[in-house]
Amino acid sequence: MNTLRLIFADQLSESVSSLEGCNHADDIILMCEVREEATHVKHHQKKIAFLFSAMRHFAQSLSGQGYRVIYVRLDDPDNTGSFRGEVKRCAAKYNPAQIVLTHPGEYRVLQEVRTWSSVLGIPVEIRPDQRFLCTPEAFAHWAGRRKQLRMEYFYREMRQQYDILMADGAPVGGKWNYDADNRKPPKTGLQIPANSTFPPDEITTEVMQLVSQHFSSHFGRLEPFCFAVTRKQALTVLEQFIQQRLVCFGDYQDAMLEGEPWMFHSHLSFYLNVGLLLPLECVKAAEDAYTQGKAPLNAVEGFIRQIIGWREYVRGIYWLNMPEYASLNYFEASRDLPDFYWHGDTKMNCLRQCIQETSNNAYAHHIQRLMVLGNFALLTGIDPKQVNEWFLAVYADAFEWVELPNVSGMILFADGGYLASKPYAAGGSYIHKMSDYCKNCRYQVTRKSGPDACPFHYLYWDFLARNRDKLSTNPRLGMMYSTYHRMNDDKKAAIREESALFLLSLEHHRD
Ligand code: FAD
Ligand code: DLZ
Ligand code: SF4
Repeated sequence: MNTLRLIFADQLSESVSSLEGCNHADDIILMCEVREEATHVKHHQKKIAFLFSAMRHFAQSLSGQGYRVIYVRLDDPDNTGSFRGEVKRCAAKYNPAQIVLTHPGEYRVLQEVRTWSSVLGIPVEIRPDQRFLCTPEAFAHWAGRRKQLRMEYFYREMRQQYDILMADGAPVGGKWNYDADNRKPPKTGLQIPANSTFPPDEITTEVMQLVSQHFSSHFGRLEPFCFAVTRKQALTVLEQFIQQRLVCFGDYQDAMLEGEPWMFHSHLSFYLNVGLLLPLECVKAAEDAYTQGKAPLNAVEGFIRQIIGWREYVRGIYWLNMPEYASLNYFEASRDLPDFYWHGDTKMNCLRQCIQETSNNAYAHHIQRLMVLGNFALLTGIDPKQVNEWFLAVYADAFEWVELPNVSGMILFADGGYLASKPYAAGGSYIHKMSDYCKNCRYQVTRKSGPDACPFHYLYWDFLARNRDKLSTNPRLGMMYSTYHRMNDDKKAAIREESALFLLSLEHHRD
């Protein structure tokens, strides 16, 4: 009895559950590059090249180990362009008794897969994705009937469950969270290590040609391409992060500098999300660095919290709340995404820098996504669907399970506070404190009103004023509302008028 085993682009781990019990002689492993996946949102060119190259390298490695791999290239003349078409074609040729796959990372794909047993008349087994540390069922149990969830409590349970940074049942160092020691502004003369780069090999070069032939109208620069595309290379990125960047990861986690897209971040999300790295091995490597005295606790705890905390937490929220989560819109935001998100041509230097870096690298670090690109979308009331589409398309680490909760929950507060206790809204002073963007901006961050005033300033207050019915009872915003209420009427009117003018200029593409 032979089995057709399907592996998606984000399942490139030899330990993936769909390979368990594979009979090398009879079973067929199917991997396919399909147009529908590259275009349902127009993914960044570099992202498509990364995924196709990593898929081809993974397929080659499986073949080398004796697996029977059917790899369908995008330009195969018989390629039907969709998962369903390719599974159907393969099933017709090899007549499998069953289809086995690991739970997909996107609800949309899961819904599609669920139709296959009836459409194809072949049993389909969907196995759990064991590469995550918290199953959707365990998360649902933890979440219970709570109306609001808090990552911090979830994270503490994960630390205990996996015995990470624990000593005699208590958190190492006496505290669960060392964020108070993090978030330093960038200082001048900061020595940032070069990021790990891997020149394209033959496979990647071929894929890049394919991408430029088929997807040149998509957002972003294809070259230079320097991502890791094999597990061995991804392990090198991990090792170099642990040796060179982890030590400053905590201190400068929130810092942004012009011309420094990579800072002290790990750049591991690409590899974690496609399965070239596994979360626990990254966490253990960081914990070992702490035990050996190579990195401080604030850095190590901060990094570990992102992986066993935030990463697992957002995934839990996604699977617990789909498909409803995708259409939440607490503030009823409806403004169109400004065009400059696609070309970076705006006078606001912070946005320009973050968009250009996103275009160059298919990467921006967390604070750029949250406090610049996301903050602007929140303050100006952009339609969550359009914001989600942008974030899903432009980042090489973006898959819906992780992108959607970060965008709708974390930045847009579209779930009304289910994921986060307050919106991450901020004015220009925050960006000024944490970056050097303001010095090269046409606007002046210290100006609060007038044509040179930083738009983030009045947009912030206008956002609070517009949404006071929904936010003013939030205890974490009490101080800001008190400040707003103390403003005199002229000041409030000026904020309202300048914001209205700015928002109008967005519609007319004159930001
Ligand atoms: P580091 O700063 O080095 O962090 C280490 C690891 O922690 C990351 O590799 C990642 O796996 C994990 N992590 C950190 N923060 C988060 C988080 N909030 N949610 C989930 N995992 C986290 N991350 C994605 O992987 N894919 C996305 O599509 C994505 N979209 C985002 C959209 C917005 C609006 C925001 C605010 C955040 C988003 N994130 C996303 C989370 C985070 O920004 C990225 O994981 C991080 O920037 C990746 O870079 P890094 O590997 O250098 O991360
Ligand atoms: C994002 C993406 C792209 C661009 N292309 C493919 C592809 O050709 N083949 C594939 O298996 N997966 C691709 N993906 C990822 C899917 O869109 C989707 O995110 C995953 O299958 C998770 O459900
Ligand atoms: Fe951004 Fe305002 Fe600073 Fe300009 S002045 S870079 S718009 S925060």
